[in-house]
Amino acid sequence: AGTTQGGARDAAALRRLAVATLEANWEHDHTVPSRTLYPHQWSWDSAFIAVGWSHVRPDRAWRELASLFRAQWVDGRVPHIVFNPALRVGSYFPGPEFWDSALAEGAPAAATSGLIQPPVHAPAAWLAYRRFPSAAGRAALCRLYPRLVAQQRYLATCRDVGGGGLACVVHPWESGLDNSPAWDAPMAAVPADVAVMRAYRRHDTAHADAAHRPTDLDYARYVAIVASYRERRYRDEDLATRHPFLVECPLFNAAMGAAEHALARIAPLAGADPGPHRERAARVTEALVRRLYDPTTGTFHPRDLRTDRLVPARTVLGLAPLILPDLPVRQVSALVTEACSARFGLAARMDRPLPSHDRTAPDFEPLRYWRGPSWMNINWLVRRGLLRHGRPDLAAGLRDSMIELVARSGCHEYFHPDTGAGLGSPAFGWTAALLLDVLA
Ligand code: 9YW
Repeated sequence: AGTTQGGARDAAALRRLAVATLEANWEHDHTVPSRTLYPHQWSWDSAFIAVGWSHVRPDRAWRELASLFRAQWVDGRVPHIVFNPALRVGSYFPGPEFWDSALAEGAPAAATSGLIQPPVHAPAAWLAYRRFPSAAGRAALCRLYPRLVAQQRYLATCRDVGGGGLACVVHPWESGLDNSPAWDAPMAAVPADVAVMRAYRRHDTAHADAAHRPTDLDYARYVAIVASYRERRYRDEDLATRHPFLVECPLFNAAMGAAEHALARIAPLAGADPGPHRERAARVTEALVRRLYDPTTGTFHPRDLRTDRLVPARTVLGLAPLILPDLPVRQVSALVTEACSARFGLAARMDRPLPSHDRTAPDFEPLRYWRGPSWMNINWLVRRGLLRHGRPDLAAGLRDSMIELVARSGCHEYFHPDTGAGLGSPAFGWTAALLLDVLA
């Protein structure tokens, strides 16, 4: 699956490229995000990737999700990384020896991380089933249902540290947008020593340009936050008093609400009552608007639970609540205005998809990971939200710009938000998977 710079490709050729990328990243029961940078199984990647597989190999969509949920902890958390035991030590940092998940009560047999990622799995499973509603698919979906419910229960109980009906993330890695400017303020309060990082060897900078990745200071703090959680064996009871990073993220909570909507659709197939899912979905949307919407900016912001303040940065995370079908009209129209502003550049005809951060902000960095570059998964989520809220014109603009991006640069991990040049891994799982979905 090579990439040709500059040459436009037709839809059939793009589909072949996407399928070849997924095939090359398939590893016995899951798909790696990238053979070089991320050779294990990642949680939210697997959800996006399952949507892609449902277009070409539905059996793999179900195997992908089933293998991830086999590593679910007894408390319901779905780990953000499931390690492949066949890989040599040192193929990823931080690896299994760093996480030491075996020390936690209720951890699975497989080595995993102790963190989670945005719960986008229930909507992904529902989409995969709808795409190909076979008897085998239905059986797989019904087996998944109680596990998806347990995942939501974990978030709504153990992670409602703020007590306001939302789940908090305890590490920037849990947001999926590791070094987003949204985390700068809460991260600044985390004590960290860059010298500590010298004891470790970063693996990412051997495979990607260091200038396109988080900094060593970021990594020192990432490691310090994990150390604090691991020290208490990844227990959540005393997070409020002892943990250095506690944030309610708009994307994470929008995913949690969207998951309840999806579970309400799945429940009847599994012989369960959809009512409680609808009630929980409504409560999440209400809490999101109450706790994370700022009427003066007209967008959603993360809430730092350690200061009980909204983080001022206007990142693409703020647009994610569009995925909620019951988002009130006032917030929908505010988010469409925000998305169509010079900050993000959404339009019915647009050259490039949305960047990950406000283009007009002084700390916008077009090359550095989640601080500016465009990512397919975020654009895919926003596009679904626009379709949901009756904006097919804008959704089409976004779709065309996503296809154009990959047609020019290949299935990269992320892209320069102005030139569209491919950045990070050149053969990235969710880029391929979501391309297949938007081409369908
Ligand atoms: C890392 C695998 C993961 C994604 C995250 C992304 C990155 C891991 O890669 O995190 O080492 O930086 O930020 O969203 O799931 O693709």
